[in-house]
Order: sequence, then C-alpha cells, then structure tokens
Amino acid sequence: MDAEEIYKEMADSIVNLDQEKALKLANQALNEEMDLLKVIEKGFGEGIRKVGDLWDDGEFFLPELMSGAQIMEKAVDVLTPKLQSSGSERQSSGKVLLATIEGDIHSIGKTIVATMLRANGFQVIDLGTDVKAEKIVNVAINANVDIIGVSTLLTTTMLNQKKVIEILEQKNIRNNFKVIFGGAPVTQGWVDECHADGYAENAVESVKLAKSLM
Ligand code: B12
Repeated sequence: MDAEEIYKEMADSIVNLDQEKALKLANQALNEEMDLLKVIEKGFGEGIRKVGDLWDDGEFFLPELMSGAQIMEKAVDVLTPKLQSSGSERQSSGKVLLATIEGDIHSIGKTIVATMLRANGFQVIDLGTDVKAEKIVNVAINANVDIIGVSTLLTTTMLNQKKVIEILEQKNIRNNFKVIFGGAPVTQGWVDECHADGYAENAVESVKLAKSLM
C-alpha cells in the first residue's frame, strides 16, 4: 500500500469512528517511519475535517463529532513522543505561549502546533483551552515569552483573540511580544484588522512563521 492509500485509510478510520483501526494505523506510521506531519495533516486531520462536514450537513450529531475528535486525539497521542523527540536536544529557538481563547474548547489544532514547535526547538507553554485574554497576557509577561499564539475555531470567539492585543496596547507593552493567531476562521484580513503579527493555516506553517518572527 502506498502512502496516499494509508492516509486515506487514516482519514476513513476517523470518519468511521474506528478507534482500533486509527491506533493501528498510527503505530504503523511509526514503525514504517512515515512523515508524521503528513500523517496528521493528510491522514487523521483530513478525517476530522470530514467529520466536521458531516456534522455540518446534519448526517452526524454531537456524540459522533465528540467521538471522532477523541479518536483523533488518541491517534495524535501515539505520534507525539516521536514528533517531540526530534527537537528535544536542540538549543531553544524561542519561547512561545499558546492558548485557545476564552469561550472556545477546541484543543486539537493548538496542541498539534505546540508539539510541532517543541519538535523544532521552541520552548512552549500551553495554557490549554477557554483561556481569558487577561490571563494570557499575565502569563506572557511573567514567563517573558517571545511569541503569544492564540487559537480559535469559533467565529463567535474571534473577538476575544483581538482582546489580547488590546490589553497589550493598553499596558503599553505591545512591542514586547509578537502575537500570532490561528484556527480555521482566521484570515489575513482579521490579522491586519487586529494588528497581529501573523497567522498560519497549519502546524508546519506555524513553525515557519514563529521562526521568521524570532
Ligand atoms: C473536533 C471538533 C470539535 C470537538 C473539539 C475536541 C477538541 N478536543 O478539540 C468538539 C466535539 C468538542 C467540538 C465542540 C464544538 N464545536 Co467543533 N469542530 C470540530 C471540528 C470537526 C474539527 C476541528 C479540528 O480539530 N480540526 C483539526 C485540526 C488539526 O485543525 P485546526 O483546529 O484547524 O488547527 C490547525 C490550524 O487551524 C492551525 N492552528 C490552530 N490553532 C492555531 C494557533 C496558532 C497560534 C497558529 C499559528 C496556528 C493554529 O494549525 C492547526 C494544525 O494544523 C471542526 C470542523 C472543522 N472543519 O474545523 C468543528 C467546528 C470548529 N466546531 C464548531 C462548533 C459550532 C462547535 C460547538 C459550538 C458545537 C456545539 N453546538 O456544542 C462546540 C464548541 C464548544 C466551545 N465552546 O468551544 C463549528 C464552528 C463554526 C463557527 N464558524 O464558529 C465547526 C467549524 C464545525 C462546523 N462546520 O460547523 N468541536
């Protein structure tokens, strides 16, 4: 079976909510030393996006959406130690604070970005999900990070991303940090409107962006 076929099987395992198959394929990817980023983006990631489309079309309901997400997370957990080990011995490329903004509990994409940044030598503080803008700024100050990365998957919580920049401006410390945004609804237009420093559409682009800002 070639790589493209395996990616398709991975995507199908998420859509079919087949955890056993997903974990088997994740382990196969490790054993066969496949490109783990492609495994996430073209394989399991494609699957969870299809689950989202099915939910959108009314073919899947919330339990199926949750189940697909949990299987995706477990599959990514199998790959994470290998992804991280490639960056563990390098000198730090910089310090990044990551969080999903207040009101939003989507964690999968943000966690993958954290893993990839760590794999590329960044020190990452991951504050998790549903984090208030005030807390993000306070931790950024106390931990003296270089980059603040704010994730959101919901259009309704995008405004809370902007709050992070507004608080930094109010405190007169906007120039002390680079602020980057991410998540499916984020566009360059939104980044420009908020005066953020950039956004990235996936984990690989996030690493490139973080490196370019250091
Ligand atoms: C999985 C999922 C869930 C899971 C989340 C589980 C978890 N632990 O994360 C569960 C079931 C819990 C869930 C809940 C909800 N969800 Co949901 N969910 C999804 C789904 C299907 C996939 C998201 C995902 O994980 N994608 C895969 C990852 C790899 O991609 P990603 O998140 O985009 O991340 C990549 C990039 O965006 C980027 N990135 C991400 N973050 C960052 C940060 C930085 C700094 C950078 C640089 C880059 C970056 O890199 C990542 C890696 O490549 C999407 C559909 C979709 N197409 O996105 C809907 C979706 C996001 N959900 C949606 C909704 C509406 C909800 C609910 C409100 C449903 C409900 N009625 O309760 C709740 C939200 C509750 C809340 N308050 O947050 C809508 C949002 C609509 C909108 N425009 O606002 C979507 C788009 C579905 C849809 N088509 O309608 N959801």
